[in-house]
Amino acid sequence: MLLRSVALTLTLLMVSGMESNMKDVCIGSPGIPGTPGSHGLPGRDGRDGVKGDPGPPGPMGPPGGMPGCPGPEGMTGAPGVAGERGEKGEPGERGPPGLPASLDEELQTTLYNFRHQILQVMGVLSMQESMLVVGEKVFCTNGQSVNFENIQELCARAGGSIAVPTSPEENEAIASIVKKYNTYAYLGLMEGPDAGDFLYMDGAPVNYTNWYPGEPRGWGKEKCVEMYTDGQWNDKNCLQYRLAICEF
Ligand SMILES: [Ca+2]
Repeated sequence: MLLRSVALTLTLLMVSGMESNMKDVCIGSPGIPGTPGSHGLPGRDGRDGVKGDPGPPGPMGPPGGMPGCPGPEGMTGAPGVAGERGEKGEPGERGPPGLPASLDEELQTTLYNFRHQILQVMGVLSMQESMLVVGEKVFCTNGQSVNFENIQELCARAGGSIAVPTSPEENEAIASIVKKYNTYAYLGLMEGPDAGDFLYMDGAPVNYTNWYPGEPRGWGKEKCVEMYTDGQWNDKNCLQYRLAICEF
């Protein structure tokens, strides 16, 4: 085949050469074209192309077959309604004895803090002359003047009781409040069933008095007792407005 191609080429060259040479010499008619050559051998395979897109899913298979495995466990549900309360159990055994209070550091610290804070508050209230401390008693007033019954209620609501002196020191302390407010105050004692016989509010007989000379002289008509600004006492009806002094 190669040889034939070469021969054909040479022939064509010779013809064209002759043509160019003959142009000047003579003009002839063109030759008949040769027959086309036969097909060559097929070429080699090219490289693999790029991977194509996945094809569409195939049709669903026939029903049947084995059931699948069970799915994962679901989430925990809401708690149910509480059941009825059971019967009370037997008391447990007594625990081991604790530390004595004096060796309990936590308890001692708490007590120390309480004491400290109470002293701070008492210091402030004393400084403001809002309270008077005499022995174990504390006297104070809210500055209001109301009748005997209202003073009793007022003091009870505050956790105390209407002030009553049981010693010269206590009488002096209450008198200082009366002087400061320059108004009389009712005291916590009343005339008992026997005229002229005065009792504390709990019914106990009085063990200290400081009557103004000539008092008491109401004889059953003046059941309450007021303190004058000089600290002396007078029996009086219970409906006057008098300074409310309480003791705690
Ligand atoms: Ca009187």
